[in-house]
Amino acid sequence: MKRVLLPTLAATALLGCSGQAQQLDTTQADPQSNSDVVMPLKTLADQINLAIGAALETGHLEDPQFRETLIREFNQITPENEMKFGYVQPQRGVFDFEKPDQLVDFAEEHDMVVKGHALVWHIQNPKWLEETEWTKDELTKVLEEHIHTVVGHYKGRVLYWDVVNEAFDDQGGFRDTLWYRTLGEDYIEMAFRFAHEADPDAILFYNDYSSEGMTAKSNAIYRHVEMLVERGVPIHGVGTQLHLTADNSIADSSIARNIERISDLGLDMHFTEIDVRIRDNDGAMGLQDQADKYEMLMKLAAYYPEVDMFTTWGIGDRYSWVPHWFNGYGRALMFDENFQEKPAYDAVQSVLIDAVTGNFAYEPMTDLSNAQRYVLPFNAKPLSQARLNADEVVFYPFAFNQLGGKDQRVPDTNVIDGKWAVGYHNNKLIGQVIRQDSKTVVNKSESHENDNVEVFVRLGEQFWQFRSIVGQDFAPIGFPGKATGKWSKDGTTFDFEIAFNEFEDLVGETIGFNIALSDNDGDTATGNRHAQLYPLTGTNIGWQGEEFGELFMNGQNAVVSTIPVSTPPAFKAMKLSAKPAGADSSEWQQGYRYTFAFNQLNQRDMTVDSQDDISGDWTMGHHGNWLYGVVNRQDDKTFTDAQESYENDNIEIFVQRGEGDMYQFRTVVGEDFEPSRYSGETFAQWSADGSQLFFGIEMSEPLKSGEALRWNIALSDNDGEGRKYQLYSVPGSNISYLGEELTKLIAE
Ligand code: 9MR
Repeated sequence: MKRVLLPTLAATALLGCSGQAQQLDTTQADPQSNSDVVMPLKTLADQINLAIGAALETGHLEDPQFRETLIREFNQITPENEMKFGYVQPQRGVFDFEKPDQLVDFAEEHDMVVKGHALVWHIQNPKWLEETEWTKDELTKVLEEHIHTVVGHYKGRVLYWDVVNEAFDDQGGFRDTLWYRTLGEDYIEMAFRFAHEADPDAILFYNDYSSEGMTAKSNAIYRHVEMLVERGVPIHGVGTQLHLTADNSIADSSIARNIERISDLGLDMHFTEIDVRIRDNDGAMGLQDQADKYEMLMKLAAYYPEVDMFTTWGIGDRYSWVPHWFNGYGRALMFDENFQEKPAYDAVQSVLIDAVTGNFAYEPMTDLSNAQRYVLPFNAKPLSQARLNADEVVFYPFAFNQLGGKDQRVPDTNVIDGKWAVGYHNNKLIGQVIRQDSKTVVNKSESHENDNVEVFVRLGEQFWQFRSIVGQDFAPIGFPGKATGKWSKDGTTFDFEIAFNEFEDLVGETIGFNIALSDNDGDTATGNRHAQLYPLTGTNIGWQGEEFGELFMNGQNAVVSTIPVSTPPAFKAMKLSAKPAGADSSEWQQGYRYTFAFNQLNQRDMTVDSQDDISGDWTMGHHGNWLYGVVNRQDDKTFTDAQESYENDNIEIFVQRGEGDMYQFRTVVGEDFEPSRYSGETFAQWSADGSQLFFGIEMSEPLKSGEALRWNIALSDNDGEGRKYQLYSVPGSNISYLGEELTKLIAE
């Protein structure tokens, strides 16, 4: 739900003095300079009912610069360490509140609200707690005594508490902690109940990191918190820490979706430990990326009334935890080492000014995973200018050769390779194709047999096909608008624009769409093209108006069409005459071969840098009660030493039949499928060199001809420095493991 901004008293009083109201509402007199200055963050944030805070230690208050900045800019504090278990109960039954008391006194003196942090955690616990073998009853008692004493001590003075901190691991399981090992998951519920008993007016939060957007962890938190709410457990909100990195892309749409689902439970969301670290050797660009992240977070906070606390993990870079923990990173806060304001501060301030003055036009982007489709629409984002800016769009691969019949694999990237992106500006689609070709052929009399790019657009019942031969503009067609295309001299980049006369702005439109890259190397028997590459599988009948995908013009206020405007073709599983002997069984030659092409780990560029890194294809078939498959995989380096199995080179298969559950099967290269709760039999057999996988999944009954499974398959690649690719055959945001964004596999 959107934050409704009520005019403040000051603004109301000044209404009518046109022009003046806005200015006076965001500035205040500065006694030092005797002139008006822009209001500090807290004064602005106050006007939209947002608390803006910082984490701190008592020692920091002795630094005059820290103290002054804190008092001037912030109205909320969180003790960074001094309320943690090890600090307040260093010996069993011996409580030391000296330092946190100082912080709470300070807060009261300066009209600041306090968030207590953190009652239950797995880090910074005292030795006596860590080193005892507790029984369930004893540890319950310890938990109860601790929470009752600490929350009781601050009853009426500390309004908010982080009751449980970081109880889930990154995969969405319960973190293996001393609490969990002895008490099981119930410790979470108990902690909230104890806190509520000690201070029924306290506002109680669950807090975690890597949980801001739609992740495995945030999903687990959501499910658990939903269960707590259903059981009437006194929990009032979820905090997401937001220890971010300046150059990582995290979409506001993903955070927005998470905020919305938490708020649908009737809970608030706090941004609890914000910092955005920059690589040491990143200069001005790093500061700008950082400012962009802070700006996005403040926009979300200003937009959603459920986000009523915005806390940074420190004030300035002088005392930040970041450089001590992340080698090569630092400068994560809004103020620098000397408490000077950074671009991030200005960005946050200007969002607040917009919000206070009624100039706040922001709406989060639409999360396409909401779309209930089996191939997501391609995401066209608004461009800030009428030209393509690579930072503002998503690049997609040309993934399937639709001239290949059943064999849809793309040729060797040394022969032809390409990617494409589309954005929009007002009523213009603005797109780009980047192409590397070993040989450019443009002398064929049949225009479509030349090296070219084709763009397919459908609006309602009408469709148009725009073709541009390499080096030439679009050929004229009866399109009621202007369409132009321009090639770079070397034929590697094609920039195009298609203006839609009947629209003023394309924002929010979902249109039928496809795009194709043709390659002729003059080496086929017929002299015709050997490849026409599309981002979707199909039979190359786009020119007949068929097999379109969708393009969604994402942007403010945009909502993707609830009914798909075009339905792209599904993937197919061949009917096998018998159980194949293995991956080499000749019958596979008759199957459909699909490429792994979309890197869902990179939401800005879903293409693979080079086929030499990783490439692969898959074929599915069915016989009797079994679903069989073959995967071919070429990888320059097989890595299977990561601790987390999903981080290893692996194949994941996602299958859901009818109304049944979705099952995920993972096979790390060289190994059988990992155990899962699936009741049927399965096998995964790898060739010795890891280049081929043959697998089978037993179904409870045979697949019927024409039956569609909800399906996905992914190829992960890690070369030893973290997973770089998880390649699927469709675009998406890598949440198939949640049963979302599944595509379709049809049994022949
Ligand atoms: O910033 C805190 C740092 O000073 C401590 O050494 C560290 C101990 O693990 O905890 C830091 O704060 C953490 C917070 O309590 C919970 N979320 C993650 C924070 C950063 O590690």
